[in-house]
Amino acid sequence: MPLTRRRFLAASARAAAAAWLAPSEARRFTVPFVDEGAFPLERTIGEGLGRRRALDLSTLNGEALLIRQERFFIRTGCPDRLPPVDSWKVVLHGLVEAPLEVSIGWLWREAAPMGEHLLECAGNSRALHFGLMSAAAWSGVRLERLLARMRRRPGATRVLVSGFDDHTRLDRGSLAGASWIFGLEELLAAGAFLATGMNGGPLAPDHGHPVRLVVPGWYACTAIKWVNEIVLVDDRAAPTGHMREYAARTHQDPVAPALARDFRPATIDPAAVPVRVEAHAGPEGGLVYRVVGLQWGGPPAGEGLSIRLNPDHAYRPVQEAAHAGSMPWALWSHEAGRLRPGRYRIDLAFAGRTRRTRRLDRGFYAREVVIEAG
Ligand SMILES: Nc1nc2c(c(=O)[nH]1)N[C@H]1C(S)=C(S)[C@@H](COP(=O)(O)O)O[C@H]1N2
Ligand SMILES: [Mo]
Repeated sequence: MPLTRRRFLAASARAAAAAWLAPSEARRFTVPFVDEGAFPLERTIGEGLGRRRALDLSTLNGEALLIRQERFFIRTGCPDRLPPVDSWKVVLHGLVEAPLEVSIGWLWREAAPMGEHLLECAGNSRALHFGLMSAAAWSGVRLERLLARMRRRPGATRVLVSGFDDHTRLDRGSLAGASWIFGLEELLAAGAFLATGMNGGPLAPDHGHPVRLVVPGWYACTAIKWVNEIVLVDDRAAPTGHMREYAARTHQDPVAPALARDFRPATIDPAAVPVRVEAHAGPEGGLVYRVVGLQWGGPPAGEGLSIRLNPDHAYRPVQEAAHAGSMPWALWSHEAGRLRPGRYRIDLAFAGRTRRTRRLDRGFYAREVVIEAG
């Protein structure tokens, strides 16, 4: 392809993306999703284990897909009994020749940019408007570097990562104590790191200050906050209470595996959700509708995302953001044109179906709107 044509195509793709990603002057109104309950968005509620904050996904636009810490979703607030962070240390022990203590000072000195990654709570749901999900640019130290500082004993196949979780106030819906046992190879292959910073600043208390785990591509129940202990264990280790709490939500089969090694990696399959339905003035009067949404969970490359408005309609490809492949999540849009009054259920699917999409397959991220006459 001649360079000029390629440049032209790139420029027009960018212009097209910019046109629908920018908050449009012509937008008349946003059609609300129905039957999702009244969970508050963009507001921090509750204390300690019960603290929650959900992001309003409908506000996402253009390039601004990294979420400031003040807006980043929260599941569990900073424990009120957290020890002083300046003397924080992470203790590594278990099946190793000698235990090791890593000071927070060392982690702060060694911290480097770790890239942009998304966290999604495995308990994200329609009742939370799918707002337990956010992306940020992280900094920290790869776990590989800590593990390389220790001589492992034979049989050390798994890694237990635990965080501080001593709260005065308990929560009916959550167990205290967050820890996850990973296969050593899986953890290293995922590029797991101990994060000390987010979006250029230190972690906020509610996001794990002074140090948390991030396992790119895995559900955030594995992203242990206030990490204080890393233990090398063997294949006989039983799953932790936190793993059992999250077994169903991380698609374990059977739902209660007897051993940690029987847990599947808690990875996020490719997924997509509509975030707003915009009504615009149509060219011949009346209203035309545009659906804007997100896609995330693994590289979308080569597998077009398709949308369907109601089960009796055919799937049609969406218009994707040009740079989707390099981002932890990306916006897409779909021009739905004129719509008859009525109720619409919006479903998404990846056309090629070459990859596992467990949640999309069961309609987990479907949302509904009611289009009124006019
Ligand atoms: N110590 C500790 N770490 C934890 C949890 C917890 O309750 N305690 N919750 C986990 C869950 S279920 C999620 S979804 C993420 C949420 O991270 P965030 O609040 O920074 O968004 O933290 C994880 N790490
Ligand atoms: Mo979670």
